[in-house]
Amino acid sequence: MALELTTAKILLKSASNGNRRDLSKLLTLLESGEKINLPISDSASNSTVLGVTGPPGVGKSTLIGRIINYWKEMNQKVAVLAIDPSSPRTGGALLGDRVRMDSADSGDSVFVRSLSTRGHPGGISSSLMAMINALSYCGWNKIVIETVGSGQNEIKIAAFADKIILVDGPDRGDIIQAEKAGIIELADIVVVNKSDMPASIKVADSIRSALSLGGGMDAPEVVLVSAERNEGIVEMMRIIEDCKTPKWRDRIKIKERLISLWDSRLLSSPKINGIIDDLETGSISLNDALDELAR
Ligand SMILES: Nc1nc2c(ncn2[C@@H]2O[C@H](COP(=O)(O)OP(=O)(O)OP(=O)(O)O)[C@@H](O)[C@H]2O)c(=O)[nH]1
Ligand SMILES: [Mg+2]
Repeated sequence: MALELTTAKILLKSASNGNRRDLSKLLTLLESGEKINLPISDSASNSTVLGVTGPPGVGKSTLIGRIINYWKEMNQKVAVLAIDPSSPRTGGALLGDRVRMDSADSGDSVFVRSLSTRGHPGGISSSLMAMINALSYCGWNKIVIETVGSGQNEIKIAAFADKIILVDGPDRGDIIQAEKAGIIELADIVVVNKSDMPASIKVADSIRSALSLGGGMDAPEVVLVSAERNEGIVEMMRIIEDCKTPKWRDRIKIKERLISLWDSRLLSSPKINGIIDDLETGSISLNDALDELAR
């Protein structure tokens, strides 16, 4: 343990001096649950974390490629953590993501990393927070997190971002599901991608009317873009950068972070299996189980 901590510190120092290979190694350590106490640094609070979430295939990675370019032109350092949702996907899809995003002509100012949610019994949230902090410490001032889906888990991951883009496409209407799951409540902007396909205009209209029916004054703006054709990206970025997250939305995010870390702690407890055994045989009550886990 002590040895590992030292390793993490050495890697951190090297990564903050710009060594990408050591940054990768450091993230691997953190992903595996290693903890690291970051030295206090001004840079740590200077990063913006942008969550990009939405159903499979709507163009999140392509859009992130455009966002990378937008920020690169402003001399920002952009790191992307792309989270692979679940077990059955092959490495091919991950690699595909990486290639698409890397086509944003990476260079020294872009770092892309795919993460698997596999092997994280308590979810990826707790190590994600550590990775975000480490990237921030190392001077990556724009951090993008890509998550797929429209369920509860994605909300939790998205809650680690300062600003959240919810992406939809022309052929899905998954936004309704997203609404049910509460993601739309968290979104700072809803982006309907593939505006080059006529159906996306209808989708954007129906989302707008659903949001206005909801009656929220702070309903997120709905914008149409074509990531592929690079249309509408600058406008989208201006809206994201200028929008102020309402206080109530911040509270939801904080609550989601809390729940997420709570779950994570509970599920990664070494006692969990024994306690489930005891619950199964009826030798303890649920309340006793929780007390035992919390101890
Ligand atoms: N017509 C059109 N196709 C697009 C656009 N943006 C992305 N695509 C295509 O949509 C497909 C999926 O794009 P991705 O960027 O991988 O989508 P994703 O949401 O990251 O996908 P997952 O990570 O698998 O959920 C690819 O074939 C893209 O070329 C667009 O603006 N217009
Ligand atoms: Mg993707």
